[in-house]
Amino acid sequence: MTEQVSTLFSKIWQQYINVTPSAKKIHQLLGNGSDVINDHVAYRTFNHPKINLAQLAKGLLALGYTECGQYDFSAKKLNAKHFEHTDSTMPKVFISELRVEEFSSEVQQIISGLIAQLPDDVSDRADFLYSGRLWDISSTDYETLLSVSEYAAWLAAWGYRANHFTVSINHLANFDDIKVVNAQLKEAGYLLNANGGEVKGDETVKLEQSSTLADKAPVVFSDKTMAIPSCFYEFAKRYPLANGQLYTGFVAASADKIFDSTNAKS
Ligand code: OOG
Ligand code: NI
Repeated sequence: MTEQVSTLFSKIWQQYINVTPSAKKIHQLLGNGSDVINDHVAYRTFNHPKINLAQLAKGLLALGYTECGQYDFSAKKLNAKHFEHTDSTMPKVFISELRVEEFSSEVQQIISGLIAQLPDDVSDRADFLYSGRLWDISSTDYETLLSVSEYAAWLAAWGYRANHFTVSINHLANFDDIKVVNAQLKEAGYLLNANGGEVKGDETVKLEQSSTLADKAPVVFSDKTMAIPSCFYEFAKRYPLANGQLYTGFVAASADKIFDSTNAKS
């Protein structure tokens, strides 16, 4: 089963680096030739029954993942859960879904129009987690979504793909301190998400995180092609609990700021 999981993540990685060339370079920079352990990836979706969080999760459950934590982001109107594999060397997966009913009827109509383009059994596709955007959307609808939700706009433009991979600092041979990682990245010319501070969280919440600002890549809208933020790379350092095991959860206050790594508006 872990071989299937590894194959799945290598496909997800290929799709991700196609629009996130900085991640491939940073992977080399931090790994310095040796392996980089991926702490987690994250997915975004709408809460419609055809493609909601549970539909994204079902393929993972079949591969040995279990649900391990729940999170609520009221300002961003999101529910989220995280999943862990029985083999703890496999990446964790963070999945969120937008509570579409909390938006205006105009916004709900745009989103229903996207979902209506999908077959009912779309979530049964073997490649669902790396299928990309499965609907057409105009740049004007993208802009309307962007004016109310960065999350909705990003998802409408990019669809089903990991929005980030995450370097496990705990497993790097050459780095241990997240501040040193950040300094190295900035020296190499990468831009970090400084929203809420470059380092989110601390030892007391058992998780420190930082991330790049998403690369930009061209998106083909029905009326024109436009370069918009694609995906980003995250860096995470986990601290041990009283039992000596590393904390495996997420921290909602930090996650709230990590989402902003794909913002198109400053
Ligand atoms: C997920 C943000 C949350 C984390 O590590 O806290 C997250 C997203 O941007 O979709 O991945
Ligand atoms: Ni993350």
